Amino acid sequence: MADRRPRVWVSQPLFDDIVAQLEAYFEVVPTVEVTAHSSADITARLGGVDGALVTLNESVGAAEIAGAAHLRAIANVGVGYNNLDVEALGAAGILASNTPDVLTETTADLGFALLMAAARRITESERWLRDGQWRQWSFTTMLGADIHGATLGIVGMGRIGQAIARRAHHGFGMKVLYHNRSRLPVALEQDVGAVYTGFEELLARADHLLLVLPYTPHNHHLVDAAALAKMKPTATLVNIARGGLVDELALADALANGRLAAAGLDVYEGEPQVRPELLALRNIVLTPHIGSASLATRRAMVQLAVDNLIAALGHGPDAGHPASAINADAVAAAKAGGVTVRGKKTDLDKR
Ligand code: 8YV
Repeated sequence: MADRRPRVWVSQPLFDDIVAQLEAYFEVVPTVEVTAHSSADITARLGGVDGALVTLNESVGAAEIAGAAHLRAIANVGVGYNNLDVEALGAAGILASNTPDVLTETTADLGFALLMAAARRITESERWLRDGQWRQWSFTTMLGADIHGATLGIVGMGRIGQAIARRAHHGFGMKVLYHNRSRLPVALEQDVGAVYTGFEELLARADHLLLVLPYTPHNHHLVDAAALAKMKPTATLVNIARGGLVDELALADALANGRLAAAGLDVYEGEPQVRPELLALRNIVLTPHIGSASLATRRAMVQLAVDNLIAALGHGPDAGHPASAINADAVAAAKAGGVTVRGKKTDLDKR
């Protein structure tokens, strides 16, 4: 291939001063306005670049990389990467990365904020006050559920789940139960103050249930009508992970019919659309996917993604080894095997 400056696509406007660091190594193809990229658009963009910085709004799978002859790296600005077909990327020798750790505490804060707002009816109370209804006050107005001393169930005990458990146990004196694919080491369980239980038991015992697990096709609608029926009618459900984990219609039905007391959602199945059935409810707190949205954390996420992209494309202090690669093994295997890349057999090291 003739010598040319590698090109990278940045799929959304992020923080210009951080993204500018890419210019030291690459020709940057920016996106100057927030854009809902179609699959065809993403395919066209990826077709002309060596790397890309993408957000959760851009899905990248086999179709989008089919014509991307030079693409070697995708840096996702987000810890969850269900927008990426990691298998297809790995098989094509494209190194994918995400942004863990830097958003852990901020996202845990939001989880707790949603829990407290939902259980203590904060947004509902505010709406009631603003609507001039305070004159109707009685001693039993806006009774909610306690957080302190209650039993918190956490589904998904990764970094964010653990950060929530610490807040709950050490800060609020809660009894913390958790369910996870695998049990944590005992020392870590003790540190975060959490006790492992089966999923069914967690549903039945939790006064408040928080979902913090990665979304995969296998756990689609993990919380469906049957799961909701096992929860206490006084319980709160909070989802800060991915919308697909919850059957939203079943949730709306349970909330509308007194089978669940309250809910807090930061994520939805059809983002940025929110179902009218959810919008119509008074006992649900709805935020627009702001889990990681503090200024410091969003900047840290973009910085990590930029560093990942520079390293994945073979530059900078970590050249070849981005700090948070997702599919390094698959890419190495693909390189060793001389992968079939986007239709033609290629030696990746020579690209
Ligand atoms: C998003 C998130 O990245 O990191 C994740 O997985 O869900 C969030 O931090 C952020 O909302 C930008 O889309």
